[in-house]
Amino acid sequence: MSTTAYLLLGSNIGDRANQLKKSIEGLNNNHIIVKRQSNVYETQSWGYDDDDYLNMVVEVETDLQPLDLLIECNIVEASLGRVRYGGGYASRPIDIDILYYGSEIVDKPNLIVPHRLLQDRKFVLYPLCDLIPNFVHPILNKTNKQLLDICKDECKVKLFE
Ligand code: PH2
Ligand code: MG
Ligand code: MG
Repeated sequence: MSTTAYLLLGSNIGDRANQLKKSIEGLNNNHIIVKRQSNVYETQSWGYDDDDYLNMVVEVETDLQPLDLLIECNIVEASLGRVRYGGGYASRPIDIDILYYGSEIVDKPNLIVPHRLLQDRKFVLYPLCDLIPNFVHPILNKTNKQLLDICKDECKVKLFE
């Protein structure tokens, strides 16, 4: 049994574009197949003042359960030099977040899916709408396009290149 999941990739230090590319290569393994990629966006740092990010969303097919998928994401982050300091936001070579796991709702201490801030962030909604504008958020019962239309986020998001 496999599930289609959507992952947000974000990078704001080092060679951002290369780290996105490397993380996609790292995600592709026996249990995760990267099927489609959104455009890449250059985005103003959301929630704290820092260097701009590159963000994108990838669609993956996986037979891993959500917590195992999260572990794989964390392994790829670590392989690209991500170090976690705990508390607050910090610059990172790569961050990989699970946005959706099919239409499943996960509420565990270390994993909440759909991502709990997805609707508040244009840097997530723009790339998500490249791939699945009509997908309905299983808790908010709105499509990604509708969520983008009502999103009040004022951080800048522009196409990269
Ligand atoms: N990730 C954060 C906090 N702020 N801002 C942008 N533009 N892009 C991100 O990926 C991002 C952020 C925490 O993970
Ligand atoms: Mg994140
Ligand atoms: Mg994260």
